[in-house]
Amino acid sequence: MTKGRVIEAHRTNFTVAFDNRELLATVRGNFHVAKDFPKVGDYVSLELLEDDKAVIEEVLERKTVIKRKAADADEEQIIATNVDYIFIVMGLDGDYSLSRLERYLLLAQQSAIDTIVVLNKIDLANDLNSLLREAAGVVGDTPVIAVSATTGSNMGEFLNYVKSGSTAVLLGSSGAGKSTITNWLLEETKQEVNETRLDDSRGRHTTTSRQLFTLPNGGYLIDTPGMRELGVLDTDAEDELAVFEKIEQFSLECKFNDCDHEKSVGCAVLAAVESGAVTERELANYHKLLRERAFLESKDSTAAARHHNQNQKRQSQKYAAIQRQKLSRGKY
Ligand SMILES: Nc1nc2c(ncn2[C@@H]2O[C@H](COP(=O)(O)OP(=O)(O)O)[C@@H](O)[C@H]2O)c(=O)[nH]1
Ligand SMILES: [Mg+2]
Ligand SMILES: [Zn+2]
Repeated sequence: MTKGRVIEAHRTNFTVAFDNRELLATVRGNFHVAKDFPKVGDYVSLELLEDDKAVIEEVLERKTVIKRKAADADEEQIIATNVDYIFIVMGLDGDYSLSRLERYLLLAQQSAIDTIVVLNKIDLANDLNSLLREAAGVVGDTPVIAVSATTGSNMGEFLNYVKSGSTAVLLGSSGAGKSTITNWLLEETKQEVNETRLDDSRGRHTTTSRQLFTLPNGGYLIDTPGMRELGVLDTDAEDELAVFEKIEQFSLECKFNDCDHEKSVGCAVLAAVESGAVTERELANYHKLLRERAFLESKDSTAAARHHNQNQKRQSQKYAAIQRQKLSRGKY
C-alpha cells in the first residue's frame, strides 16, 4: 500500500506528504457520497498519478481525533487527527484569559491527548510568577511551560515533546504566537507572522488554514489559525448548552409534561433552584435560550418561505421568457 499523510485540507483538494514530496490530491467518489473528507493529520492510502498528483483512496484508522461540536448543530468538526500532544498557546499580553484557557483545556480533555499549556511572550510579562500562580489554579496536573518565541527563551522545552515520529498541534487564539513558535521549531521562517499586534483582536490573521509541518528532528507540528475565525470555538454556546442539558435533565422529574419551570406545582427545576443545584442565573439563561430558539425557528421558517417564493418567482419568470421566445418564433 502507498501510504501518505494529509498535511493540508481544502474542501476537496488536499496536500499529501509522501516520500519527502508534497502531492496534490483529490479523493475517490465514495468520500463525496459520504460527505466525509480526509482531515489534516490523517494517514491515507494513495493511488499515485503523474506530476506529483495523487488520489486518496482511503483514510487509515485514526489513532486520536481532536474535535468539537459545532455551536448550532450536532455536526462535529474535526480539527486534527493522529495527534500525540496538544499545546495550548496563550500570550502573556492582551491574549491572556484564564476562562479561555479553561475552555481549551476542556476541549483537550475531551480528546484524551496529552496536553501542555504554553504561556508565550514571557518577555512582556511584568510579574511572571503571579501569572504562573494564577494559571496553576486552573490547569491542575497539566504541565505548563513559559517561553518567549521571539527571544527564544525556554523554547528548548518544546523538544521534550516534539520528537521524531510524534505529532503535536498548536491551539490558541490568533496572535498568541503559534506561527512564531512553528517557525522557531522549523528553524526557518515558513509561517507568516502577524507583524502588528492590533488591540481589537480583529487583527490580520496570517495563518488561514491548518497545516502540518515536518520538523528537522523528524517530529510533526500542526499550526492552526485561531479558532474563532474558523468558527470552531464558539464556547459561550458550549457553556450554555451544558447548562441547558443540566436543566433538561431535572425537567424530566417535573410533575407535568408541559411544565413551564416558572411557577408550576411539582416543578423539579424550581426544586433544583431551591436546593442550589441550579442557580437563578442559570435558570434565567435557560428561559432566555428557549425564547431565542423559538425566535430562530420562526425566523428559519420565514426564510424558508421567502426562499420558496423566490423560487416560484424565478420559475414563473423563466416560464414567461419561454413563452415570449415561443411567441417571437411564432411570428416568423
Ligand atoms: N514580545 C513577543 N512577541 C511575540 C512572541 N511570540 C510572538 N510574538 C508576536 O505576536 C504576534 C503574533 O504572532 P503569531 O505567531 O502570528 O501568532 P499566531 O496568530 O498565534 O500564529 C507577532 O507580532 C509576533 O511577533 C513573544 O514571545 N514575545
Ligand atoms: Mg498564525
Ligand atoms: Zn418544571
